[in-house]
Amino acid sequence: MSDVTQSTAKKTPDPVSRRDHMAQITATQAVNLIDKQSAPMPMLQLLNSDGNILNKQYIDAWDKDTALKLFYAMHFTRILDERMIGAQRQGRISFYLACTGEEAAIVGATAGVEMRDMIMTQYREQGALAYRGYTATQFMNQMFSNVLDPNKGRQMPIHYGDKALNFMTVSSPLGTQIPQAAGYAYGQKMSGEDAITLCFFGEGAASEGDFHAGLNMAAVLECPCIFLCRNNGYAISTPADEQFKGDGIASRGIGYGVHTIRVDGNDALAMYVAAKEARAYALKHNCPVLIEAMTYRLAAHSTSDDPSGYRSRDEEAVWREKDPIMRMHRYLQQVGWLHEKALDGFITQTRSDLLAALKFSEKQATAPLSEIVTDVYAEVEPHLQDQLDALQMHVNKYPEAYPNTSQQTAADKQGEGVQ
Ligand SMILES: Cc1ncc(C[n+]2csc(CCOP(=O)(O)OP(=O)(O)O)c2C)c(N)n1
Ligand SMILES: [Mg+2]
Repeated sequence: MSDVTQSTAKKTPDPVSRRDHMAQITATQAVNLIDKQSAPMPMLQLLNSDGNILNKQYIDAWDKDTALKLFYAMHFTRILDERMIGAQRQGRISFYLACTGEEAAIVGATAGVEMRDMIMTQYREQGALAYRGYTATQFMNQMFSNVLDPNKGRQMPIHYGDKALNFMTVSSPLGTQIPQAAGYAYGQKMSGEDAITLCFFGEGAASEGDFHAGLNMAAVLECPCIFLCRNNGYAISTPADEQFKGDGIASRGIGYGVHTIRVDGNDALAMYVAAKEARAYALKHNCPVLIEAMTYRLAAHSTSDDPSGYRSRDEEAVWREKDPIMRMHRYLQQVGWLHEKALDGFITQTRSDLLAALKFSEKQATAPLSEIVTDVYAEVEPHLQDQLDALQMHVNKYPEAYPNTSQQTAADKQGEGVQ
């Protein structure tokens, strides 16, 4: 019997003590309606806007290499966003989702966990992959849905996944990854792995039933999992204050018996420290931790969205001043770790690498049509084979409508005047 099973067995409660928690509840004779003001949730902040450390205890929280790796991954992600929004506007890819403004929340937390930890994401967390070493070409192959894309082009752009980097493939339906993360972390515990699951989602996704099921399951089954909510203020055009009335998402963790911390999501150091400590706690105590990262989606929701219809430029300007990359930049200057020339070189090199990767990936052929029905069942089911045969006949009849590369598709669209 493994240690884990033993500890689970030991904990089987005596039926008489099942309601022991009742002893903790005090009786009152006053009608007291408790609201969110009774237990305000503070926010961990370790860097001020000038990049100064606010708590000297954390001066040595990370070393220079980690801080610079994190900073460069934030820059890589920002440049990737700019490049891909441009590519979508040029008709080269169909869709993109930027994480601009949320780099510290995503990359900071990723740096705070270990490579052996599983990461499950929503769709805006390309910074986690960038930190783990996903290359420009890997990003492009996924977004151009070509034969080199591990998804074989069967997903929309931004549905990344990479087994070698312990990064679970993105699912389109909101909240999918939350109960999956609880289950994955349960498996990690049962097999005695020294690893946790880090699960990202947005504050809008926290309105899905899967959020509640996932947190409750993880709490009850004692799963070593970090649930990381990026509270970026919006779910497409719905502002957070029209999404819920409670004190953000953090207050819900406590309701499920999950240790919870709210963090300034634009502060990379605070995110790093919170994730690192949450990881240690989750592993030591076999339990989930909820982190609510308070941040702002500076970008449009996606390339299909125009935020000018639902928020003001003034509001955006306030948050642009709180840019997490700027704050980290100032911190690195303060501690003397930043070499501006090296940074300029990195930015130039990244732009050129991304452009070269884009030009390479858009010329690659699409995956063979026959593979559209493989990889799900051991053998292709007859109804799927019938559908594939019909599709193949259709494509054979109208080959000009089905070019073999993304580049050709984009060129055809431009020829038709469709952007
Ligand atoms: C089950 C489900 N319902 C609706 C959608 C459409 N949808 C895609 S993203 C999104 C908003 C999500 O907002 P949030 O979770 O805050 O994440 P953010 O985009 O802000 O990062 C919605 C409603 C979906 N993908 N899945
Ligand atoms: Mg959101």
